[in-house]
Amino acid sequence: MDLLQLTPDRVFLFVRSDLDYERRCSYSYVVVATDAGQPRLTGTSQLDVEVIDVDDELPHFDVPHYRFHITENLPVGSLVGQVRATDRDTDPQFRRVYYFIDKEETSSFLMVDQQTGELRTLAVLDREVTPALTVSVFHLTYSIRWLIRI
Ligand SMILES: [Ca+2]
Ligand SMILES: [Ca+2]
Repeated sequence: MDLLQLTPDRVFLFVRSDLDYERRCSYSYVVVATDAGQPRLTGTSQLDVEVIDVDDELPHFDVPHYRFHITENLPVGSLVGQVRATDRDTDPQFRRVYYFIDKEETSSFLMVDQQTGELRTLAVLDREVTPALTVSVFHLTYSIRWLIRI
């Protein structure tokens, strides 16, 4: 038993290594008590420990760098590409991901759908004026930057 430790007189349980809900969410043991008689008499009890999930996993983008190309003069709202990040947490609330773009760079040209990660144009792009855009997309705890050539 490498997770829990019992002291001789009382039953105190100590965690001896880090617990990770995503790796293992429950532990079960049989606790044995013996007396000092001859022969020794014993009693047993089942011990179950359930680990409670917390938001400890960071979202990770599927690739570290996206590169998209889009033709100039397309109508506003044209799809440029889609980014996707996943989060290993088990609780749906803890693994929900939202996407944001650094507004300083691209607010007049591009937008990202907070739910889907789809990137769409906010203006008609002109390659002679704007040959490339570098975009930073964030979710709540992580960011990624990519280059879009027009
Ligand atoms: Ca998370
Ligand atoms: Ca977790």
